[in-house]
Amino acid sequence: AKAPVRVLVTGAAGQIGYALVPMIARGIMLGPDQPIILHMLDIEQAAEALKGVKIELIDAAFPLLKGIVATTDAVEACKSVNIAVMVGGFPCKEGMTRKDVLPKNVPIYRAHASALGEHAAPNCRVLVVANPANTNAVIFKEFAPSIPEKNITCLTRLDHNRALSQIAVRLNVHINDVKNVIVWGNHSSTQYPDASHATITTTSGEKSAGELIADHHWLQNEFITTVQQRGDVILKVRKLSSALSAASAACDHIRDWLIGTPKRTWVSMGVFSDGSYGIQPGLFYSFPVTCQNGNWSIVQVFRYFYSLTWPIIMLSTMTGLKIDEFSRTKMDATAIELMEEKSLAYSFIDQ
Ligand code: NAX
Repeated sequence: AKAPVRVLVTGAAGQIGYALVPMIARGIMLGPDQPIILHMLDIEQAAEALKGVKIELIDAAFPLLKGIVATTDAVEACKSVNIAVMVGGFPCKEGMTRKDVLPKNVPIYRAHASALGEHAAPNCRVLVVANPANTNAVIFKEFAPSIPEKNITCLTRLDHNRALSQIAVRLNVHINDVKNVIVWGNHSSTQYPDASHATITTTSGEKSAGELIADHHWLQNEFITTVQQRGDVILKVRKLSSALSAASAACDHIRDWLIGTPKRTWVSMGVFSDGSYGIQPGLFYSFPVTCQNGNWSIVQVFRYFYSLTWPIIMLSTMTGLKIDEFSRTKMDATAIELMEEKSLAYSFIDQ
C-alpha cells in the first residue's frame, strides 16, 4: 500500500473547505488508491465549526482517510505536509474590493508561508486559492524562501473549466471533447479567457473552436465576459460565492500537476513567470501549462522551418503559441493589473 500523503487545507471551516475536504478524502484529488492524512487549519473564531467538519469526516468513514489534524495552530497544521491548499484568508465583505483585502492578507500569508517554509515536508507543493490569489502567491513566495518557486502556484483552473464549459454548451458537445482553452493572467475580471487555440474532438477529427463557432464576435466578446463574470453570477443567485466548483477545480489543479496532464492537452495554472510570452518575470500569472513528473512547464511549441540554403535542412526552434494583436492587448492588460497588485502588496510588507 502507498504511504499516506499529508494534505493541508487552510480555511477548512469555510465554504470551499467544506466542499473540498470530502473530495480529498474520497480520492478525487490524488486518486482512489492514495491514502490521505488531512490537516485542517482555521482561526480561533471558527474552531467550533472546524471541530464539526472533523466529526463529519469521521462519520463519513472514508476508507482512504488515515488521519485528521484539525487545529488553529499554524505550526501544528503545517508539520510534514506534502501538499498545501491555501483557502484561508480575509473574506471580501460587501463593498470591499480586492485591493481592500490585500492589507489583511499580507500578514496571514506571511505567517502561513513561514510556518510551511519551516515545517512542511521537503518538496511540498502549494496551491493558493484565497483572493487575491495571484498576489497572495507573491507574498507567500516572499516569506517562504525555502520553498522553490516552481512549487508555488495559484488557482485559475476554475476559470479554465468555466471557459471549457462555455464552449461545450455553445456547441452542444460533451465537455470531454473540448480542450486547450487558456486563461491568461490574473484570477480577476481582467483575466483573458482565450479560445483561439482551443480544439474540439468531432467524428471527423479535431477541429479548432474558431472553425466550429462561426460567430467570432461571440468568441471575442460574450465568451470572454461570461467567463470573467461567472463568479458574480453565482454570488447573485446563491448569495454565496462559488464553492463546490472551486473545490473541484482545486482537485483538478493538484491532480494534473502531480499525476500529469493528458497527452496534447494543457491546463491553466497561475505560476511564477519566467518572462515567457513577454510577461514580466516574477509575477504569478496564469499560463497554459503541461505537467509531467510532478512539474509544470509553460507551453512552448516546436516550430519547424527550412533553411533556404542548399542542402535544405529542417530546423526547429522552441517558441510560444502564436499570439495575435487582440490577445496581446488583453494579456498585457491583466499583467499590468498584477504588477499594480504586486507593488501594492509590497507597500504593505514594508510597513
Ligand atoms: P469563507 O469565508 O467561507 O472561508 C474562509 C475561511 O478561512 C474561514 O473559515 C475563515 O475563518 C478562514 N480564515 C480566515 N483567516 C484565516 C487564517 N489566518 N488562517 C486560517 N484560516 C483563516 O470563504 P470561501 O468561500 O471558502 O473562499 C475562500 C477564499 O477563496 C476566498 O478568498 C475567496 O475569494 C477565494 N476564491 C478563490 C477562487 C479561485 O478560483 N482562486 C474561486 C472561489 C473563491 O472565491
